[in-house]
Formats: sequence, C-alpha cells, structure tokens
Amino acid sequence: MTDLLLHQYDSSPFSEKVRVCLGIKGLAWGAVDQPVVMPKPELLPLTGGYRKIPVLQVGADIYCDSVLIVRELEARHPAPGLFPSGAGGLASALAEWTDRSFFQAAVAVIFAHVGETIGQEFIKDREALSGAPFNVAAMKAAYPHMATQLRAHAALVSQQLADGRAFLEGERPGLADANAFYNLWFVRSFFPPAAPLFEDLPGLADWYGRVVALGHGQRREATRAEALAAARAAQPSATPVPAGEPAAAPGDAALIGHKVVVSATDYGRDPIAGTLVAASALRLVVRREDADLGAIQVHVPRIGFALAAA
Ligand SMILES: N[C@@H](CCC(=O)N[C@@H](CS)C(=O)NCC(=O)O)C(=O)O
Repeated sequence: MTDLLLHQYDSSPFSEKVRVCLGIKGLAWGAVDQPVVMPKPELLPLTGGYRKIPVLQVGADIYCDSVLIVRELEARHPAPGLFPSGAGGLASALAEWTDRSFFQAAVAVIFAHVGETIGQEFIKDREALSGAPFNVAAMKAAYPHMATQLRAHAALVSQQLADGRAFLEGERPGLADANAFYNLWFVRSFFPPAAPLFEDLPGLADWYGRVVALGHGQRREATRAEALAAARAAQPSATPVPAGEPAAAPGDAALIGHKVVVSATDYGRDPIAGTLVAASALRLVVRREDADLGAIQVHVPRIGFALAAA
C-alpha cells in the first residue's frame, strides 16, 4: 500500500508534470485512472465538485491542481528536492508560463491537426469545461501563429541549456524541468509530426531524453474503489498547512471557520463548498462532510482560485 494516490489518466499533460516530479523524487504511488470526460462519479465525492485532472489523494486529504500537488509532494517528501538551485519561488512561478501561454500553444498545435478526428462526446465535454466553442476551423486558421509561439517557448528552454547544463537549474533535475517538459511531451505524444517545430533547437532533444529517463517513480495501478475506501478509512490531516508556508491574506484568515465556496478562476470553475479550516498565502483548505466518505479536506492553490463566503 502506498499513501500517495494520483487521480489521473495517462494522456493528461498536467498529470505528466506530476509524474515527472514523482520520478525525480523516486516515490511510490498509486495511479487511479479517472474518465477523460464527465461524469466522474468516483472523483467528485472526493473533490466536492472539482473535475479537473490531476488530483492527489492522501487518505482524506485531497489536493487539486498540479501546482498544489507538486507543492504538497515537496512538503511531504523533501528529499530529493524539486528546487536544486535553492529556493523554489521562481521554479514554482514558472507554472504561470508553462500552464498558460506555453500550454495554450501546445493545445493549439495539436488540435489544429487532430481536431477533426475527435469524437463529439469529448468536444461537448471540453466546450462545457472551457465555456467556449471547440472550433476546428479557427484552430486551423490560428495554426501558423501558434506554431511560432510553441517554438518560441521551446527556444527559451533551449536558451537556458546553452551553457551545457544537464537540466534547467544545473546538474540536477527539478520542477523547472517537469514544467518545461510536459507541453513538449504533450505535442510529441499526440501529434508527433509537430516535433520538428522544436526538436532542432540546441540542447533540447538531449535534455528531453534526460527528463524521460527520470521515469515516474514506482507506479502501481490502484482502483477507484480503493481510493474511496482510503478516504473513508482516514481522518483529514490536523496540520493541513505545511510549516513555513507564508501566512494567508487577512481577508482569507478572517474566513477561517466559516462556510465558503472556492472555485478555479480560469476554466472548470465548478464550486467546492465547505468550511474553510486553514489557509496560507498559497493554499486554501476546505473541509466537507460527505455522507458516504465522512470528513474530507480539499486543498486548492490560492493563485488562480476564488474564495467567497457562502
Ligand atoms: N490548473 C490545472 C489544470 C488541469 C487541467 O486542465 N487538466 C486537464 C487534463 S490534463 C483536464 O482536467 N481536462 C478535463 C478533464 O480531464 O476532465 C492543473 O494544473 O492541474
């Protein structure tokens, strides 16, 4: 039995970010495969409504969003660290680049080509997720521009490697590598003919191979039933905010003990309702009572999530 359960699916790029971090740390974990589209009846009781993938589960504590998952892995299993050159502020901030404009370029390049082959179920699901039409003609029209964007993002990775270093922060791998890697992995996995957009960039292909070689730690397959049973059997952590995490904003701290709703502010905004039990500058922790599972603590990152009194 491992205590780390990652709700994921293999084709998920944000899950790949987390899998690479699990590899860097050499951790044992259980992969709980979840559906690629709604409904997700064995995920939502854990998250309280959050539907996106990945989600990390440790007993009755549920961590939404790859940014917070990675932060939690570092807090629980600090060695080897994800920040080989020291403090992790900048490497963590890279998610604002990799998870947004870099990711959007990767998505655009892939779906401009494979969009027409995608089934209606997936299209309808992603339209509901994003609140925008899945417009293949528009994606095709945008392709020449988005191809330049993808190459430009990859060129920044290449530039960072220009002094011959093995990984982005030096000789040891870290979160910066996982972040920069997963979008290129996404393109190479789903639309390999687009790889020439970036693989000629100096140092890039060798670095990519080094990140692949890090592996994913010790993965085993776990069932959704096992995950639900683990939540039922556990009590939420009494110390949900790791020591040393910076203090919450005063307005957030004032809501501790009150009924609240939290939701992502970009896409997949499904609200999570419960009692705010803890907060730091970087996370919010909401406690919920589920009729089947008992008490569950749902953690979300503060950046990119809204908090309101219920
Ligand atoms: N900010 C989130 C983004 C996660 C995300 O967009 N995940 C995709 C899959 S890689 C997703 O959930 N798609 C919809 C779905 O799987 O239902 C994170 O970093 O985890």
